[in-house]
Amino acid sequence: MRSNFFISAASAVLLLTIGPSVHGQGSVFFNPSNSFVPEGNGTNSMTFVLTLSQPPTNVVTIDYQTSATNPYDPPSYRASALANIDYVPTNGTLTFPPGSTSQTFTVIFFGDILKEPDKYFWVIYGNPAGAAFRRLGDEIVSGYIFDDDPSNFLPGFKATEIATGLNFPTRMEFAPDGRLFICEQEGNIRIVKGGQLLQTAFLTLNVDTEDLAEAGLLGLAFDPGFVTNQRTIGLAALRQMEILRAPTLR
Ligand SMILES: [Ca+2]
Repeated sequence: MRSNFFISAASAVLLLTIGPSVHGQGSVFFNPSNSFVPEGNGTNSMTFVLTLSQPPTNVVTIDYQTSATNPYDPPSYRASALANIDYVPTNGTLTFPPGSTSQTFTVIFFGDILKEPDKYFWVIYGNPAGAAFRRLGDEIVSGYIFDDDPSNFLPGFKATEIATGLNFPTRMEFAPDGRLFICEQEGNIRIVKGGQLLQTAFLTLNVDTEDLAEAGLLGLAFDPGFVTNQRTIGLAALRQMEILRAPTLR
């Protein structure tokens, strides 16, 4: 905070300049909280709380938005909760009147009855205005949706892990020769052969995965003559729901 004095014959006026301090060390920091909720069933909402370290003397505003990516991680590292499938993408501005240190907003999310891994997405805060903020690098929090469904295997069935390290697998198909072909949403077709996930992708398609909702590599099919010609066809949906037919693969 810096101040300027203007002195005239009639009066003395103190002007407080609101904004980054001279030394880049503001006096206010904001403390966002993660949100943890059980998944439940149907449509639910989760609340995020943002707290200021001290009551502001002016109106303070801070923007927020949900995000599938985290600016501190590579773009390929995506949140496991999917926008518009697991939660409703949300953004807005929190307004703190003078004296207010806490504001909230909610995000709608969707539960189901399937046994599945827990999911999360990020919330990014930015553009703080109205006070001299001290940035501590804690502008990002997570919304955790904990699966609360019991195992729903039919009698006689059990779960067995066959591969790890896959990046957003979307579809898997057994080839007639016994190999398991797995689609990764960002365009890789991976193969499990002899119980082992081959490290090199069978093929990488250049697909549009900007929002990863209903985009990317979503399926594959084998040529009816696969046993003799080994041809495989990969299918990917683009954001505009166009269908990309990949070149004939071997
Ligand atoms: Ca579930």
